[in-house]
Formats: sequence, C-alpha cells, structure tokens
Amino acid sequence: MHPFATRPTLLACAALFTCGAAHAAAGIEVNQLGFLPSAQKLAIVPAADDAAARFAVVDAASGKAVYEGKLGPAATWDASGERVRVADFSGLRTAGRYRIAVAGQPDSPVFAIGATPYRDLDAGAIRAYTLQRAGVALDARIAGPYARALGHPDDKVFVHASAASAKRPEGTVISSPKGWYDAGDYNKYIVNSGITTYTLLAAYEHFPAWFDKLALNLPESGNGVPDLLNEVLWNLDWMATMQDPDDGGVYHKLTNKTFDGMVMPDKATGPRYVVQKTTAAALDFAAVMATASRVLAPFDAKAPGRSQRYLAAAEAAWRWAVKNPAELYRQPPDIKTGTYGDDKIDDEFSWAASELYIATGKDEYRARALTNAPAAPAAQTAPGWNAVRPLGWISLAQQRARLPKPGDADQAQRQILAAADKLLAHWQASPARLSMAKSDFVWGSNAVVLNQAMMLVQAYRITHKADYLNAAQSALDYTLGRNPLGLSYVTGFGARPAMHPHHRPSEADGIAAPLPGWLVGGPNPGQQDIRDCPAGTRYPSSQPALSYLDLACSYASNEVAINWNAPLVYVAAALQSLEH
Ligand SMILES: [Ca+2]
Ligand SMILES: [Ca+2]
Repeated sequence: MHPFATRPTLLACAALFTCGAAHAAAGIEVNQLGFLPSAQKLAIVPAADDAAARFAVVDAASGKAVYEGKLGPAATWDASGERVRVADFSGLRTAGRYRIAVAGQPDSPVFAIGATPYRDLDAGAIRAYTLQRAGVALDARIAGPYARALGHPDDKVFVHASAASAKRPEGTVISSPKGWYDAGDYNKYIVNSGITTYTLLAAYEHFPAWFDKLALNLPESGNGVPDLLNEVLWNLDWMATMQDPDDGGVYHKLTNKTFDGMVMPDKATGPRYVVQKTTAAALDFAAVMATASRVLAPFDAKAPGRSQRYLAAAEAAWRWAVKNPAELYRQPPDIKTGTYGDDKIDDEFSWAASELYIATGKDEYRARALTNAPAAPAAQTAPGWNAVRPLGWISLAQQRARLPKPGDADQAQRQILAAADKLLAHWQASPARLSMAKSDFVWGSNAVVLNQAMMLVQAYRITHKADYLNAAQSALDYTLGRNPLGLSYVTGFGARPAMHPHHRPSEADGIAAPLPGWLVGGPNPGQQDIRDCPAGTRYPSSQPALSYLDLACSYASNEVAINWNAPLVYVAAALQSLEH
C-alpha cells in the first residue's frame, strides 16, 4: 500500500475525457510493445458466445495472416468478472509488426516481434528517475521538453523535534541534497528508497552486459560508470546524508510539513525537515549501503574509498538498529506527509543482515541473515517496501561464491523457489495467465505483479525452467496492455498509455503528455481516492482488475512512485537478457 492518507484535489475533469467513464471493452488484449522472438507470446481474447474459436496474427502493413491458431477454452477471471480465452502465438518468431485478429472483434493494437522490444522502455523507466531528481535544474539537452528549473535544493534542512539529539538539537540545520522525489509528491523517504535503490542495484548486478550498453543520456554519461549506476548514485549520495554521523542512526524522511501543491518543483519552497530516526530506516539504509559497496566496488577508481565508506556507514547503521530495535515510525502531529510506517521489522533485520553477511562474512550477521522473519506473512511471495525479506534471499542466492559457507545459498534458493512455485501455480490456473491472485489487487498492484515477476526471474536463473520466465513475461505483458482495460500502464509507451498520472510535474508542466517511463500504481479496488476526485467521478467497476481511473486525482490507482518503477526496470532488463 502506498502510504498517503490525504491528497489535495486540484483538477477538474478535463474536457477530453469523462469523469468515471463506463468501462469500455478492451477488446483483444496484448502487450503493446511486443516480444522477443523466443518469448512465450499470449494474448487475451474476450469470450463472446458467438465468437470464433480461432485467431490469426496478421502483418500490420499488408493485413495478410502469417500465423493461425485455436483459442483456448473460455473461463471467467475472478479479478475482472470477465470471460476470456487465451491466444498462444509463441510459434511466430519472425520479426515484424503485427495485429491479432478474431472474427467478429476489432483487431488488437499493433505490436512488434524483434530483438529489442524493451530497450527504449528500460531506458525510459530509468530516465524517469533522472527527471525526478531533486536539487538540480534539468536542461533541454538532458530533459528535452521536460526541462525545468532547480527545486528543493535541501542544502538547509531543519532537524525536527522528533529527530533531535544532544549534538543535533531541534532546529539544527543540515545539508541533505540530491536524491529522487519519492512519487507524485516532492518528499524523500529512506524506507521507500531502500527497496527502490536495491532493486536497481540488483538489476545491474544480475544483468551487467545489458546495462553496460544501455545509454541513457544522463548528465554523467561517459564518465566510465554505467549509466544505471550513475542514476543510482544520485540517490545514494542523498541517502548518505540522512545518517547522523554522531550515532549511526538514520532519519526516516526528509519532508515538508504538508504536501506541496500541484506545482513545479521550483514553485514549492516551504521549509524542509528531517524527521525521527527509525529502526526500519537504519536497516534499509544498512542493506542498501552494503549492497552498494559490493556493486559499485569495481568503479572505486572513479571515487577512491567509496565502497569502504558505504560499508562503514552500513555497519554503523546496523549497530544503531541493534541498540534501538523498536524505534517504530510515529507521525508527529505537525507532519502530514507520507508515513511509510512499518511495525514489523524482523524482515528488515534479516535483509540488512544478509547484505552485511555477504559483505563481511561475519558470524554476527549470519544467524539473522538466514532467519525467515516470523513477522512476514507466511504466504509472502514477493517483496514490497515494507516486506523486504525476499531481497536478502535474492542477494544470498546471487552471492553464493562470496559466502564463507556457500551452502547458506541453498537455503536462499529454497525460499525463492517456494515463493516462485506459488506464483507459478497461480499463473497456470489463471484464465488471464497471471501470477496475481484477486487479493493481490492492492494499492500499487502493477508493482505487485512486477515484483512477483522479479521473484519468478530469480527462480528461472536458478533452474532455467522456462515456465518461470514465461510467467514473468506474462506479468510484463499485463502492465503493457494485456489487461482488461487494454491500457499500457507505463506513460509514454504502447498504443494506449496512461495519460494522467497523479504526479506533480506531469500535471504542472503545461505539456499535454505526462513525463514518460512511469509505471502507474494500477487497479486498486480500495478506491480510497474517490472522495478527493471531482464530484460525480466514478470508477468503471468495483471489480479489482477494473478499479482504475486515468485521472490525476486518483492517487489510489494512478500515482507513480520510485519503488514501483524499479521492478519495471528489472523485469524489462531480465527479459531482454534471458530471452533471445
Ligand atoms: Ca517489514
Ligand atoms: Ca504534463
């Protein structure tokens, strides 16, 4: 769940779209970007009583059928209430541009089969972070039409009463610049930076050949560090400033007292505060810094001593957390922004211990690194910002060769496979061929399915069993148009992308198109934002997979967030690297 309780309502319904439009039939649903030649290729076809039992794939230019097949049996997907059939055209491996055709139904959007269907997507999803950088002006050379003035320099940030210490009393001014704005708002949160920054570092660690070639046109491009890591360093530089040098504790967030209005960054000028040191922040910080010390070590020549500093910072944060194991976040009365509160932090201890065990081999970390946190739900199959135990398993499995007891990686692999097998079972049984259960449609559901895909990719990397990768492909397909609304949930990508994310720069910049490369939160039957949307706004349906509004007021289904984009970066890179 994305933790924003209240949002200002500032947008009226625009003339070009209606508030609460009825759910328009999506028609034939397909990944609107396309597929690598070897990938499993599925489309979802509405099952009408009189519909044909066969489908064709037609060349987009000539209209000529190049592949024909039989539709799978009709079944009702419990998350949408709709009857659907699967069209499997995996046998088509010829590069080209195509549509799916079924007699009596409109053709699908055009998609491609080719070598790099997700290259621009992956680059765009990373560049979304570049355009989300705090404390820097973005010129047209980097940002094109999205150039903007500097906002939130954060060089004079006040220590809030909740964070006061003897050496840094309330009102002490510190400098805490850079980092990424968290989401649709302009605040910066350590806990959510934790899973985000880790996932991007893991993407590089697992698929370096892909990212070494992926040019992103960043301000730092050409400096000898891969661009993905350059982007990650922008946030690591900020995270490092959030540690109190006097005791190793880490501030939970850097924030305004209340959310900024729907304005550009340079128009948001209120005072900023660092708020309460928490155990979760210290542990997420420790895990990320230990991971960064490992992944960035090959590039230390560019910044001598950086990896050692990161590791020292990680161990200092860990020691603070051990001394302060129950400092849970409690929102002070004068602070109204996101909380990222998490009262179950055994998983944070295990994740941080996992990364520190890999980094140091010390026994003091090993026991907690191998604990399957009892606070985690038994059925937890994928990570989330407040459920980070799987991240430690991923690192332990990846870093077998570094472990003093390499057999410890076996336990990590077993945990990954147990989770992935649950997801695979859902995928196999689902009429929509999705790893998501109906109950997975929560706030940020699009990231739930992509975090599930990240776990499936781990299982594939361990076993090379094709169905794990096929299920991950289905997850990406879903977010790129193979869903009952027929939308690409990534701004700027696909034939019918989301257009009105809850995202301050996208709303305030005077440009019709939203900033590109953002995964929107996605369908969420909680519909918690409806009272904050213009009067008369209605969701198209109460069905989980249809509970989505492409309106800027819809923070519960259409916000963007750094932690949601990270598994998109990961999964796009994985499919580009593992399919061929
Ligand atoms: Ca937790
Ligand atoms: Ca805009």
